[in-house]
Amino acid sequence: MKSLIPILAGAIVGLAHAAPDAEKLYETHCLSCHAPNRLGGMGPTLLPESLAHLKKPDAAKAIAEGLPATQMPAFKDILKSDEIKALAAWIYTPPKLPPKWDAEDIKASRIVNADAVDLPAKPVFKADPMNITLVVEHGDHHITVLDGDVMEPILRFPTRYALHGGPKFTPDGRFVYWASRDGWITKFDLWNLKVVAETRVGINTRNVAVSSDGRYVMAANYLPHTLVALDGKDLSLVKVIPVVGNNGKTSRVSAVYDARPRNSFIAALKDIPEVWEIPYDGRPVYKGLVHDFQSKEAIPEPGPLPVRHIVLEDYLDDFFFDQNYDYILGASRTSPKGQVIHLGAGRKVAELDLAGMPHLGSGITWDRKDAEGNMQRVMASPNLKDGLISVIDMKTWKTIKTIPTEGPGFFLRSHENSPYVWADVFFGKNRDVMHVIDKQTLEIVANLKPIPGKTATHVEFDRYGKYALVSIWEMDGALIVYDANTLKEIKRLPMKRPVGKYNVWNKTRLSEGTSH
Ligand code: DHE
Repeated sequence: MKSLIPILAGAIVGLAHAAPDAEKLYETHCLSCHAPNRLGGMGPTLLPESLAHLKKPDAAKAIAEGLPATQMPAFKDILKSDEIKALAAWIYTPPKLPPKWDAEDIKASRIVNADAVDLPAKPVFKADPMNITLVVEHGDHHITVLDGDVMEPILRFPTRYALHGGPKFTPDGRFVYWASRDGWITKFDLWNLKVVAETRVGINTRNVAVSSDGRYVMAANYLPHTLVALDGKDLSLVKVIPVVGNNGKTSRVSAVYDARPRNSFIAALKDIPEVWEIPYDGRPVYKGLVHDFQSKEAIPEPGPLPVRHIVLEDYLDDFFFDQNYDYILGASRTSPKGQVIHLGAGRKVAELDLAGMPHLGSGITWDRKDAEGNMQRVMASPNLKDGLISVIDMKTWKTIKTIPTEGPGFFLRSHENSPYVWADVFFGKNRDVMHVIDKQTLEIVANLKPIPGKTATHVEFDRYGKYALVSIWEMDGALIVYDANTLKEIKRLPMKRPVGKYNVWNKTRLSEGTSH
């Protein structure tokens, strides 16, 4: 006879404490906002990939206490603490059904604002439309539209959850597009201060790029493994490009950029050793050819937005372009050396000597005089792991200086009219420090500490390089406006965890001191 003890013990444990059924709890309390399969709806996506930036205890806290200034209510009076814990753990587990977001989902998601059709091509405000700066506030998911001459807000409005990557402007500065990590692409009419349209292109999205003719908006996805091209006019779907390498493997897309002088998009791929170039001016791409040169025998890739696979020796998922978009400078994943890729030739032409974990995507370039008095173009990159900034000569590709900093940094910024580079110390105990570096001597000339103990990050200039705006990346944070020459504080504007700031002139004119 089998022993009854384990069965009885199980029953007693069961009576004392049945483990909460997290899936059932999700269906009852969360599904209406976060959607079936946790794909996100009014509330954000709750899949492991989407939650990479949220610590589990913070997820439990958000369920218990809700999130201020959002629709997320507090559940601590409705759910027991072990139920909250179980739910918070469960959302980090992979879903039963593999998440899907295909062309039909993309088309069905599109929302067009009837109030924003055929509006006058004239700003509704008096401010210089080319000196507007957008501030993305992560604390409560808002954007502030700032008049860059007087540094006063014109408008503040709610956005989708967790925008990431830079908003991208049309060349005239009228329209701007941005992406949320949940896959929503928004088109905004900056002159009429209205959302024009929104389309959801994926489940976990990285960023967006706009073709220099304004015709296409290209979005980069982690999930699914796709690039999605939308029509710049109304965000209708043009093409879903499945990301499959020459080796047959699929890949997440780290980011996509507009290489304006080449009339093409360039995509950085996370899981395959390739970089993709996607011309948008109708020129053909020939199957199997890795360089720009055409061949009579080669067969062109069919359809619009063909893909040129540039096959590399190593992965290249975080990189920087020179100002002409002839070269890509990228960190290698498997070697301490970085790689310099010539885009036309489609191959590596040099190696870079880089320490730690350079964040080349945040690099900037400028001209300086070398020891012999000759002009030299340099590129500088912050480092996500070590307290240093690497400065590279863009002719010889040699590291000419490693500037020690008070900790690893995330963003670097300058402006053509400014003698200084501003470098944050994003990680570690000195994250309240902002270094100011002389572009000629490559020496730190000032260490600003806007608010002791509070993270100071990401600088953007106004169009003239007169003011430098620093983010205090805290829930009750601020935007601090400095005189970019005297380094004196001019004013502070309260903001909710402001991170990125984007000036229309600097972005549309490809200022060498900022990202594009
Ligand atoms: Fe970003 C831009 C990648 C984490 C804030 N970030 C970018 C771009 C890339 C990138 C490739 C360029 C896109 C573009 O130009 O449109 N970021 C990554 C990462 O791989 C990383 C380290 C981890 C991740 O999972 O994404 C990462 N990024 C962050 C953050 O934690 C930050 C600070 C807050 C957040 O948004 O989650 C952050 N990233 C930003 C900002 C930009 C950005 C503000 C735009 C900078 C600009 O001035 O153009």
